Amino acid sequence: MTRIDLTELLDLATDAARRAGDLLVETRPEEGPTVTATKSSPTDVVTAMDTASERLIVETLLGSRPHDTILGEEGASEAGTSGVRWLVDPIDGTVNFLYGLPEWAVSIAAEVDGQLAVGVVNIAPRGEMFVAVRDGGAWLGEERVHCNKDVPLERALVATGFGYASSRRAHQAEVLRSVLPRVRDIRRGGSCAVDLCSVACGRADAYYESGPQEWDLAAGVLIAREAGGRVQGLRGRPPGYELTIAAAPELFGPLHDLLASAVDGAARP
Ligand code: LIP
Repeated sequence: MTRIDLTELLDLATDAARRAGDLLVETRPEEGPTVTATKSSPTDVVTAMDTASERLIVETLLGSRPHDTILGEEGASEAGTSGVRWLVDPIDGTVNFLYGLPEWAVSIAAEVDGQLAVGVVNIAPRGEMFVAVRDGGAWLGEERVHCNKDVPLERALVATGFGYASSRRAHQAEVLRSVLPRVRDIRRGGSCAVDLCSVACGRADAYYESGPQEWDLAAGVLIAREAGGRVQGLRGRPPGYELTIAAAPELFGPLHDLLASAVDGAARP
């Protein structure tokens, strides 16, 4: 077991997320950022600022901890030896960032020996910094946050998201057809990191989505868990690409079962 000071990791992640958020807010061109590449589909874009943000985060992390491992959405890949692995999304909600919508965040998580230990989500356009340390609770600034409790499925406000590939969207639309009549309403904000923080602080009762990668999810998963949420995939599997569900424990079960039967009944993506 690697001995690591989690407060040191949290401070470093917070510093890196703050610097990246400041860079993005202060230097986003008024006419919109330049799209430099596309990934899984023509609408899955990378802007020059995703790359600049990731570079700044990696420099900040490795400047203090040169022997750590880093995996970043825009290609950062450093193999370290310290037992600490960073998962970096330099802009989660890139399409919102492109359009000037204030629903995007810088997301940084650290795993120690494969276990999530620290998560930071800086929703820079709103000036909100969510943080969590394993077993230390979830926080929005100085305020401890908690998931909403005792919300029945039919009164749950449920956040979700859609992927970039057309086949995945068709599958997600079929699943949504089963979910929508059974809940209070659906929200599609455009950033899973922000959605998971919304569950953590009670702005949404639950979140589910298939498709996001570990750099999108890691920090928000820890924040939602530390706020009292249960965050898992289907049938006890870990949260991830197949499906992530987050909700207070008493809501998780009914939502999970609804999603499991909806996913089974829908055409494969
Ligand atoms: C986004 C996710 C969001 C999902 C989007 C996209 P990106 O990540 O956070 O939940 O619905 O399609 O994957 O691409 O902005 O980092």
